[in-house]
Amino acid sequence: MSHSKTQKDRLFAEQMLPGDFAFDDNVASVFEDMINRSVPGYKTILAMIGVMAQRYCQPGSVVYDLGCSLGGATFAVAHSVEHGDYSIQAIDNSAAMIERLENKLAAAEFSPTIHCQHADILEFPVNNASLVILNFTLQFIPLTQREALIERIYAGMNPGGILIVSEKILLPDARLNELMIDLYHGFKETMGYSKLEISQKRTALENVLLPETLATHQQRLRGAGFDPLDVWFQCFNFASLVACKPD
Ligand code: GEK
Repeated sequence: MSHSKTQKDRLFAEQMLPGDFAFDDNVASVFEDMINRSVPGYKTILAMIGVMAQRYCQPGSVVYDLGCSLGGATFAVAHSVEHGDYSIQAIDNSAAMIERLENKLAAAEFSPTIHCQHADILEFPVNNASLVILNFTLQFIPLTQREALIERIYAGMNPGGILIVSEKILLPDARLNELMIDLYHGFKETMGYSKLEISQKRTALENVLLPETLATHQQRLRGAGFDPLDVWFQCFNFASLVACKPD
């Protein structure tokens, strides 16, 4: 099977027994199509990560793309930052994702050195970071381990650096939360997913993707020392925050 061709995501198109979602070879092979049709604003978020990288990627520093999948954010940074004096650590604990990303990197030439690592971000050291990206990754980390991860990232960042955290979120008002989920499903239908695909994917993600409110994210980031911080993007129940480590 070719690794370079983008395949259409039909993983939840057939009636199937419920099972938890996993970042296995089946998911990796359709991931680009899946994330583009499943995350409202995904392309915009990547483009804006590139814009933020231009401003915040310090010479001599390291950019961390934690839970990089096929390197969407890594490529956005590599295409945007003009000075070549930095490196990128692209880390994912899915072997299928990392294998595909390695193939993509082998086919491209970049000025920053991109280190592609098959590793758990809960154990991976962060040092000399000017930009850390958690683009839809924190939501898959067990709730009890999120605080320690954010604190460790903060400790490994340079003053003046930023952390970008994009997440599916919960809204505090139950009715508004239901409305946003409903609108989000409307978005998925416009992207070509059937009602069966939408409901089966929702069930598969239930125990795996654990969303929190923006207030919870903000409190945790503030508690770790980030200041200032705020939401820079939101569409329905998807949002992205930028958190600054003070100079
Ligand atoms: C993008 N950021 O395209 N350690 C390493 N990786 C992990 C861990 C962990 N503990 N837990 C989950 N992952 C990407 C999209 S996808 C988002 C990120 C989504 C990885 C997991 O293997 C998967 O590749 C990624 O986090 C989440 O900008 O599919 O909604």
